[in-house]
Amino acid sequence: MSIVNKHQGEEANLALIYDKYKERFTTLQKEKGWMTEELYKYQGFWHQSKNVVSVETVMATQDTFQALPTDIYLATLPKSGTTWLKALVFATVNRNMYKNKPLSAHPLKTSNPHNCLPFVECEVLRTSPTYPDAYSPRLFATHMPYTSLPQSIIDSHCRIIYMCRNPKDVLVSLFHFANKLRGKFGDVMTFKEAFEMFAKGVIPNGPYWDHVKGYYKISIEQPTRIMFFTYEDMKTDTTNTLRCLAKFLGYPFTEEEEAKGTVEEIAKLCCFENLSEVNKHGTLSIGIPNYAFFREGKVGDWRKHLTIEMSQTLDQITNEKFHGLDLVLTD
Ligand code: PAP
Repeated sequence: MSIVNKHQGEEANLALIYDKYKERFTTLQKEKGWMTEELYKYQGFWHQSKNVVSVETVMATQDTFQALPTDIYLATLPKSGTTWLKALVFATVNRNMYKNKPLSAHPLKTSNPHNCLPFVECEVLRTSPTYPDAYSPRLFATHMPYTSLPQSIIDSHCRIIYMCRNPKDVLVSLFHFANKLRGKFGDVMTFKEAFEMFAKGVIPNGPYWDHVKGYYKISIEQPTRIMFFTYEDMKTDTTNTLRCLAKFLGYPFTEEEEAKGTVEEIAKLCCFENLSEVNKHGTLSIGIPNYAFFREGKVGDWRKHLTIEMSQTLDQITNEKFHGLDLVLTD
């Protein structure tokens, strides 16, 4: 069965959900947004509105979503490598489904990873759920902070993997992404403006540091339930990081697969060059062009954007916020 879905009617359902929840969030503290007009502070974190991943879809998800113990969740802050992680996990967990087919038949050769593995926040917009009954494991991504996850995800003890990226590259990536999508409600942002908002913690699903810290702490307390790793780990050693990830998720690579080079094949299928080539054209159902999710795909691109002072300011905030944690982010 193909789990690569196209969903109809999302926009109409989003309008209904907005109407249902607007009284709860329009009175919350708000700030100017990056890709949407406004950001609202809900449960200590900034959320977009009128978007598929938004304060209203988070509220609706908290109210209605039912997790299963076999579910797998990929948690990230926007621009931390979500699209790449979706591709890697989709290809790893479903590898037997496609192993006897030509590579050209693999969904990642024709579809954006966002169409292969949905955000859990979007389930409330579906007229029918992404996964049929008894489908297992259901793979979902989320940008929600740990403390805002629906209680059923916490109670189900399902596995969660968290990919973190160094804050400076997240800032640069978000800056470029936002400017590609702005236009409807504002002029392009200057990098100085973006830096100031980021440093204040005002980014979608941020503050950056609180989001990272929330998942990191739980991964230390409950290492069999939450695996924490970085974009930089994945970039430096994709195959070994993928091996650890597959093992954690309960899909370890067998000796036969190792001998056949399956790990390397998946890493190659999901590498920046391949995914960006497949996603040169077309748009997601929500209208974002596929190419917008692929820019440089590098570690340390921030060096071309941040002044020494900006870099020092972010280092200082990171040191303060992560004080006492054994968490060192390479940049
Ligand atoms: P999202 O949260 O909106 O889905 P996300 O996928 O997390 O975005 O972030 C996009 C970043 O991941 C881009 O980084 P950049 O702006 O610094 O270049 C994008 O290039 C990078 N990216 C996407 N696919 C890959 C990949 N296969 N390998 C490495 N980096 C990737």
